[in-house]
Amino acid sequence: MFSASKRREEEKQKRAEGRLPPGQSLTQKFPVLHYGPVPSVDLSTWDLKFFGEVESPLTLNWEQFNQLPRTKLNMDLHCVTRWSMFDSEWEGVTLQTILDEGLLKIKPEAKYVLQHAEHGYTTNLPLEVMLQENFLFATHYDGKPLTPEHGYPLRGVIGAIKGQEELKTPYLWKGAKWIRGVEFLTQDQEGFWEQAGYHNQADIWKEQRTKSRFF
Ligand SMILES: Nc1nc2c(c(=O)[nH]1)N[C@H]1C(S)=C(S)[C@@H](COP(=O)(O)O)O[C@H]1N2
Ligand SMILES: [Mo]
Repeated sequence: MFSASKRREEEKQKRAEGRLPPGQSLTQKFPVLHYGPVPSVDLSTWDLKFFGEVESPLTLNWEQFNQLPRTKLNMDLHCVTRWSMFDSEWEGVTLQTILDEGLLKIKPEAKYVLQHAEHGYTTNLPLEVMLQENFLFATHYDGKPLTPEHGYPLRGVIGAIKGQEELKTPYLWKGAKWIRGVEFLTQDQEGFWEQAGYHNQADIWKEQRTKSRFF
């Protein structure tokens, strides 16, 4: 079969399974999408900082991060630019694991989280969404370490898990590639694309792409 008709066939199948959100189309590739340059990262100086509304700030270096218990996830990713990638395999650490390990205590008044990446990219999510099992601090995609353009060495990633429709699922920009900081907040603070007019909740099923339908 020609690959174009194979793509349409797979797309039809995902739609029939109820896994294709409105306005999306299936991609067989893993597109690269970001604003600005790909940072080059030195693992010997890399760290990940948890700060803001926490009992005490936490800094993990690369070695410490890699000693945390790991989680593997199969997710469907949905980009606001309308591509959807199905059944992608991710591996990393959940925020819940970091809490369960007793490394971090979030203050009860913290309700929102801002992810900070290299070169100033930010994106925000409610804390309850960050604690869902479909948000991962990911080191691996498809069994291999992330490539530089997909977020090496660590990125936030959030997508849909088949059969777990109760999980809130936003578009993929809500996961920061090259993540370096996780800030806990009492008040919501919009990130890079949210300030540029993209929708704050960004629910893929409600097609919340932008704040204004004229955008
Ligand atoms: N640091 C950073 N993370 C980012 C972005 C960015 O511009 N900078 N773009 C977001 C957007 S819009 C998408 S769709 C995904 C794309 O991830 P990918 O390039 O691995 O497909 O990264 C998200 N994370
Ligand atoms: Mo995106």
